[in-house]
Amino acid sequence: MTTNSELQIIFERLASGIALRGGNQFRAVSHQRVARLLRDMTKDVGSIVADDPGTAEARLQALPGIGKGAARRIIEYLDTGEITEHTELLEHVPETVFDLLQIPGLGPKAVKTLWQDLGVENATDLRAAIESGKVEDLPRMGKKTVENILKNLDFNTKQHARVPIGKALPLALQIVGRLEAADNVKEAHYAGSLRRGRDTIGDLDFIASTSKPAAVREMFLGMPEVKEIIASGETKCSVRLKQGGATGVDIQADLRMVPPAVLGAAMMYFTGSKEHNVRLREICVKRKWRLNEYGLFEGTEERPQDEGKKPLAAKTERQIYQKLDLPYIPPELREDRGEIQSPSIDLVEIGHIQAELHAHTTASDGKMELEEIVEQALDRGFTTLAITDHSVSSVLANGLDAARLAKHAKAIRRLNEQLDQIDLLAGVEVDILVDGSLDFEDAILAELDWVVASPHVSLQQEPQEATDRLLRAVDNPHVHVLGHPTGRKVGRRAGLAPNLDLIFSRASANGVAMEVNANPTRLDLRAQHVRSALEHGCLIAIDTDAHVPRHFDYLHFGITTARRGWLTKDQCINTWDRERLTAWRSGGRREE
Ligand code: DGT
Ligand code: CA
Ligand code: CA
Ligand code: ZN
Repeated sequence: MTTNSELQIIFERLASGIALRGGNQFRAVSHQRVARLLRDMTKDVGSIVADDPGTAEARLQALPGIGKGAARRIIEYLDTGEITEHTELLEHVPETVFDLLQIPGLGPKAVKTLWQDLGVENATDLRAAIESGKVEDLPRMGKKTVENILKNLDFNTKQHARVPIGKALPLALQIVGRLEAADNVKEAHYAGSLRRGRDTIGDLDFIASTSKPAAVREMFLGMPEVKEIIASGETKCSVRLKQGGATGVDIQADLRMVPPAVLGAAMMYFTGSKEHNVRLREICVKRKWRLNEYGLFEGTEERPQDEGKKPLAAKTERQIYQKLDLPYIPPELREDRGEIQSPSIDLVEIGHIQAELHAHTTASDGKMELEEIVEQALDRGFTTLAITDHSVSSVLANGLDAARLAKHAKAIRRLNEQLDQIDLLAGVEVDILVDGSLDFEDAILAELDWVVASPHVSLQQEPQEATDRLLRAVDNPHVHVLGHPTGRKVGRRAGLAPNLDLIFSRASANGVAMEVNANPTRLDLRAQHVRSALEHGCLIAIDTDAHVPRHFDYLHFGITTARRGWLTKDQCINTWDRERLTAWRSGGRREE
């Protein structure tokens, strides 16, 4: 966890603490503002201070939303690793009570009542209180609310042990960096579900090639991220990592140290999946070979230890696949979903992308001015950029009404005329209302170059209602893309559960592309959905939904998810050049 996100959590807690214990409501709002600023900041707050500690307080205060108090607290945290006020707060409010606030449907008022009147301190208590019927009887609760809370609680408990990829990857890269920098390490990589690109990660798996495992082990066990040592052996060890100072689930990390000559075999074994490895071993058995973390060997009988024996292949994964007469299978595909039987496919890659088709500016809730967002797209060599700010119903996101939209579109088109290298599309992210109607009239949508239609509210609809809702949106002739179709949040919110087969086949017939929203908190469509969308003949848009510059860097999360869904270059509209995109969007999308 970065310093910014650690501090973000602390300021959120200070704000919630006021709601939970009483106190000045204005201060709560100002803590929230600081938390939001920290969330959106592209620069590490630690580096702002480190640049020149003498003037740090003044420079922090120059940031919008940071007053004297907040600046002092931030500096205190950077100096001491804690904020006194927060430490005191935790003496009065158990950490797990703050976690309850993360459950959709539970606001600070409700949590306060549950905690103070019913003694509910954590998810287990909450479940028991609900089952006893006590929660239903509280003011402002009622049967329906309690049912929703229970649903969300089930979802969170099932997911809670797994860490979202958006949190796991930065941490893993930091540790790979430490391993790579260590004296005795030749190569270091992460493996496991993270390398396969799953949207949540059970634990982190690292592999380091080295001829001096003892020295590497000492380095690993001594890393500042380590909270607790779970196991320490000659060639492997396990630790629990702290997820930063403030909170979050702890992540376990396993490290295997292997000789350089067998790195490929170890990578293959520990990348998994287990099911993929089982298939590979079946192929081996037919040839009277065996495959394990030390390599591919002749003979099927189990040996206690293949370490040090001469393998048929072991150094690289490619060599092993080749020896088995298989093409190189990218990690994202290694799930035993037919990847071994099928010929190699031309999976989409990040280098193929030349269009961002869903992005926000300061016209709604984005932080980039038009010129700034264009610069971001040009920096990445993109040839098309669709500006899609929110529509009027998204009040919290400062959604545009018809008049503001028209003015914005005009500004976009004016700027577009001055730009040669890129097509700027005047678009909108139009809300799909609860009944599937769109937030703007057809006549307004018809004026635009690009329409992304997305659900933002009523995400707990019954499946049948959700299906009807999304079908209606997909039937609108002006819609180009169905944005984050289910509205799920990774590990947080299940989102809509419509009949996706119906939606995909209609989208395919209507020429509406389905989005993979690349924001790691969304990753919506999910990988398996992509696969089935493709089976129905859909096109896919991989969009970052950028609100700030760094969101453009989320693209790789979307690519990984799409690759796990077997997306090829040609089926991804973001890989198309401007001529092809123009031809598609301005006609010829639908089957005759
Ligand atoms: P996770 O951590 O739950 O997100 O999922 P993975 O896939 O990272 O699973 P993990 O950490 O238990 O193990 C990492 C890889 O090691 C796994 O994908 C395949 C390999 N592996 C682990 N246990 C076994 C096993 O019993 N048999 C085989 N063939 N491979 C295993
Ligand atoms: Ca793992
Ligand atoms: Ca593991
Ligand atoms: Zn958006």
